[in-house]
Amino acid sequence: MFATYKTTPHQLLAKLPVSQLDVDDIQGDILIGLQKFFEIFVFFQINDLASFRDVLRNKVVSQVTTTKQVHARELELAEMKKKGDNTVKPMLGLNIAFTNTGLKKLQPAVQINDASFNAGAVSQAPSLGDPTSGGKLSTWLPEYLSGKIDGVLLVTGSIQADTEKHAQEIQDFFGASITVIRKEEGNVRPGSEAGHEHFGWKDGISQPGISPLAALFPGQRPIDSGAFVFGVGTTVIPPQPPLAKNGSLLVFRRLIQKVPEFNQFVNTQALTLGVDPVILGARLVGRWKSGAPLDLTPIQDDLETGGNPDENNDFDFSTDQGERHCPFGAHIRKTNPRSDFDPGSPDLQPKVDPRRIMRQGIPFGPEVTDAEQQSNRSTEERGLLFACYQTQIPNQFEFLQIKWADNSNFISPGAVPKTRPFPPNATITVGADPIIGQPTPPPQGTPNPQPMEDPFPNYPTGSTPSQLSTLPQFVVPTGGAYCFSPSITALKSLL
Ligand code: N7H
Repeated sequence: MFATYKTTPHQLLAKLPVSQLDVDDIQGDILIGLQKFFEIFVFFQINDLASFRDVLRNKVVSQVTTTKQVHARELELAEMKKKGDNTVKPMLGLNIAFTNTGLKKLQPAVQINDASFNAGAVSQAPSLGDPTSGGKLSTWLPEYLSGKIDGVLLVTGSIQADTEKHAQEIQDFFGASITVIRKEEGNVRPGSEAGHEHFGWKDGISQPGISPLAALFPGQRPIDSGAFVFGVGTTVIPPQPPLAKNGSLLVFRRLIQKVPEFNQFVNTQALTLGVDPVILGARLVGRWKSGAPLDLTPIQDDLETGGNPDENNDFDFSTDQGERHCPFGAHIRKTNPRSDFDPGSPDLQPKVDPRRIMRQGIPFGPEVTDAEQQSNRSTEERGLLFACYQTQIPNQFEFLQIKWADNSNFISPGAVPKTRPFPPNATITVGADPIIGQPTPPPQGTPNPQPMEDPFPNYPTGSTPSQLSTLPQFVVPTGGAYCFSPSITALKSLL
């Protein structure tokens, strides 16, 4: 049980823009996010199509949580917060999504126009850099490789027992019409770590501004809702079948985080570089653990800035083209380079904005034990149940992972090469994203050509070029699924 609710990183408008977005029809996790302290992902196979349809129609569709409902709950929580009311309400939520194989069972004639969704997560994973051996994904769990996943139920809530009961109820409704292939249970971390992922950083800060559902926090760029929901807004995407309208594509990735190993790496590398491990950690992520961005506060953490949504996203790297504040390779600069493509230009429309994703993940697994911390070795599995929504997987999630995170020649082929002021005009090879990058390993016996640049801060006028030449992977993908999250109308017509 937790004392306070995690709030959405959106400044929601009280009045819903019903003329522009059919908030009754769009599932609630896509734009705003289901309220969640606990989240159970139930991956299932459809065994008996007729009874599956029957249950969906008669018992489940009416329970699917819509954008309108999560919006109302957010307003209610904001009101409670204002009054200092910490009552924990169950806030049960349910969303449902289908893989391409599931969709084909339900509607053989319908094809979503997205090559990656159609190929499926297993086929796409090697191109993301997921480790393989003998042509097979070597770190994925067998259930995710089984080819049996037709869909997923996302069940959320504030109280663990209620959330588990709700998931079981829905599962019982379906009975023998489905087989559960795999269940994942995520939870917000306890106590003061609530809202922080397992390496310790505050998460859920920077989301695209959802025009027209929310007002913008300073620094938040408005992104057309058509980047996340089919058939709305102005985003130009490949033509989709009518059934896709008000739906979205969900990328799910089960990512293990090797926390004690990461901490040990940061400590030993900091010693070698002669820098405080806290600063080195911040340089890898681009934010301090509090959430304060290095671009605004490059030499020390600032808890006030980190916790204040009016301040913690109000930057664009435009005054930091020599990466003195924040390395180009830092996780948040890799995955949202803001003005790095066009320094000084307010119009990032063609280069960065269309790549944005709506992240709705949750941590999983226990806290690090003393024994694990002392031995610098993980013996339990923990990490992030990463989930994000978009309307074009190849141009959004996969682009971020492959073209930016994995690519040490970031920023991207054809972009203006970045230079450091020391030695004068030195070209920067940025390196892979130290958190999620999966660069192609160098041929055996050759030095790693993809070091991370400037983990050592040179603020404000230092001139110590530095590199992290070995960068083991502390985030390991162990499964995933690409799913279509249909509208309520489509859910009814899929029947
Ligand atoms: Fe990342 N981390 O703890 O280091 N991420 N992420 N991420 N991430 C962000 O701004 C983390 C992953 C993005 O707009 C923060 O909300 C970890 C994947 C994007 O400034 C932190 C894992 C992908 C942003 C982390 C992980 C992304 C972002 C800062 C895996 C997509 C927004 C908090 C275990 C391919 C960037 C915040 C912006 C922020 C971490 C995964 C993308 C702390 C540990 C797979 C777009």
